[in-house]
Amino acid sequence: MLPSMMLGSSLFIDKTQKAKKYPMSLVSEGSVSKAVSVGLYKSLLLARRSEEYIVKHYPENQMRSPMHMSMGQEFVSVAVCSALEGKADVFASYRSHAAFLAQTHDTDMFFAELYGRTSGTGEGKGGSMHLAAPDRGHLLSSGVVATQIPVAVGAAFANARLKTGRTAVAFFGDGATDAGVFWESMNSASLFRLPVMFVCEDNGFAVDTPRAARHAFESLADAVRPFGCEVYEDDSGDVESVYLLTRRAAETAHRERKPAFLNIKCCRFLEHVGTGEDWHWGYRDKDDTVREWIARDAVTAQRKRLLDCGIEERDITAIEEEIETTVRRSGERAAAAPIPAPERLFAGVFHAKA
Ligand SMILES: Cc1ncc(C[n+]2csc(CCOP(=O)(O)OP(=O)(O)O)c2C)c(N)n1
Ligand SMILES: [Mg+2]
Repeated sequence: MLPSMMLGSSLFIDKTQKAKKYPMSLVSEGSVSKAVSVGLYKSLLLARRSEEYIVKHYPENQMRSPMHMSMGQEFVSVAVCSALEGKADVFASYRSHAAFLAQTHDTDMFFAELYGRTSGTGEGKGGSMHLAAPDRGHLLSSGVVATQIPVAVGAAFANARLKTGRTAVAFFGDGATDAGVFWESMNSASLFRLPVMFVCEDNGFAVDTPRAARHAFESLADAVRPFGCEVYEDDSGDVESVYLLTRRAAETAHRERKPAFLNIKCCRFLEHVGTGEDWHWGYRDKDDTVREWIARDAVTAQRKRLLDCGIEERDITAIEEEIETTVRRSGERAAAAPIPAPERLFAGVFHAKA
């Protein structure tokens, strides 16, 4: 367990390190309203506090699912789902906590699934890697790297045919771009000019293997460009930057009938799978990671932004208390809920023939 995490995101900040100046996003024009800034903070915090709850309670062994934590990367899916204002059809990887919560805000279904309870998204049989709430716009999460990407392309095809105006969004890691199906999906979507957003949560590693050891090309964005889709890059680590980028990308995708590829640099704070840290593995340098990413954590930065734009400390604290209460209540309700009965074991597992 990481006691520091229980006390909130401010403890991620290494106050001895001066934050480096980072190139801001390529898209710096535009701004967001105060209401959107607050909404983004709430959404970030919901994901962060939910995962802190997992870190705290996982050792009780009531949540039996393997956990691929979003912590540190939440700003990507929070920005994208907020920017699409409920008009996204989300297809996520196994690292789906933040995407699920950003899209549904439903901590009850979320925790029930992690606790393996009947009230969970998959009656408690899917676990952390298979969160899904199709009627809420989170179509699926997949444990098999890259497999959600072609399914998102299929959904985009349906959306285009049915003129729904919705945007299919595939969230995936940089490791998924090592898979052939990523390139096939990119080709089909570009060829058929489909309204799909490929969002690469680029944390630089597939488990412990860095990008440079896997890719023959230097820039993923440059490798994707020849397909003719719109390509966007962001290394700001900032939720509002990615929010503005997504708005522009979605608008262009629908207007020009072209898919969008978003390469968003981010950092996974915890180990690849599990609720602890992994600095002892030695594949990444703790000081560098703290300096480059943890010290400019998006959750902390967004809180500061709210203060800077005149929102009172007590109003922010009230938001935080409300979110903490929501998370705790959902966790407690889930722990007390029933587990599926044996006769439900195969229900929903296989396609029922009509
Ligand atoms: C087809 C397939 N191959 C291998 C694995 C094992 N595996 C799980 S996660 C992972 C790394 C994926 O890295 P990335 O796509 O960058 O996502 P991240 O975990 O960094 O979010 C691998 C190889 C798998 N789940 N599916
Ligand atoms: Mg990765």
